[in-house]
Amino acid sequence: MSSQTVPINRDIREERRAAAKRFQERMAGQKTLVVRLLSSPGAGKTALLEKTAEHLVRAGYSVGVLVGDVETNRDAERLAPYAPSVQITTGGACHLEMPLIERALPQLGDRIFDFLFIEDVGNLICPASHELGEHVRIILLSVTEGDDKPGKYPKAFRTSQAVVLSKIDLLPYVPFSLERAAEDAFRIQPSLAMMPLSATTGEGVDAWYRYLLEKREILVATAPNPANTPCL
Ligand SMILES: Nc1nc2c(ncn2[C@@H]2O[C@H](COP(=O)(O)OP(=O)(O)O)[C@@H](O)[C@H]2O)c(=O)[nH]1
Ligand SMILES: [Mg+2]
Repeated sequence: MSSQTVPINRDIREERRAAAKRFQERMAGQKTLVVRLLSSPGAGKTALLEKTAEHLVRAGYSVGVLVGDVETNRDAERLAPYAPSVQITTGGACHLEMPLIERALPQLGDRIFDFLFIEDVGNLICPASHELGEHVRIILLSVTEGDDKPGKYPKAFRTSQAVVLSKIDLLPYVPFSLERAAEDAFRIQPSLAMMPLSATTGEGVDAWYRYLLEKREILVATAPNPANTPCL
């Protein structure tokens, strides 16, 4: 079979990066902190978002959620009792991309949120290579996955600002060293914030809430001018 190369004379990755930057600036201009969660499937992204949305809404903040999966609306249905949530089903793609975010956002309505959470498709590889205009990228690593994972998936850790070590209520039952995981992650990205927590018991979640509120305070204090968007 012969193949043919068709030049389109456009750098699509560059266009996506520019779109992500514009989105990030627009969200900063309206004081919406965009927080994106990455992890392997089942690390506890949706469980943490359920708890987080409930807490932030109770504290008077407005919260919206965009959640990506290959198929089904299950996560958006789980999140709907706590905050407006829209499911993005990729139909096979292993990560979200900027055009999907731009199309889904209006489905959350006209409201300007204090926090917009984006749960990416469960996967430690492809999502790390795509920017979605987030101000903060968080990677979840659950204790059931093994403490050797940062070194195996370095890009996901290198491009994140914080690691949530999730499911710490299961530590007595699995061979996972918080110290080893932290050491591995810091070797890749020394500036990572590290937050061990359990969405099930609530242990450690206060530090996570404080982290989010501090990040939004910085955004509000430093980014009234869209041309001046900080990298948090
Ligand atoms: N023991 C325990 N289980 C958890 C915790 N967080 C999530 N889970 C469970 O882990 C499974 C996957 O969680 P989910 O939030 O769907 O993960 P996601 O695929 O990353 O969104 C579910 O059965 C959750 O109930 C936790 O902190 N502790
Ligand atoms: Mg989920």
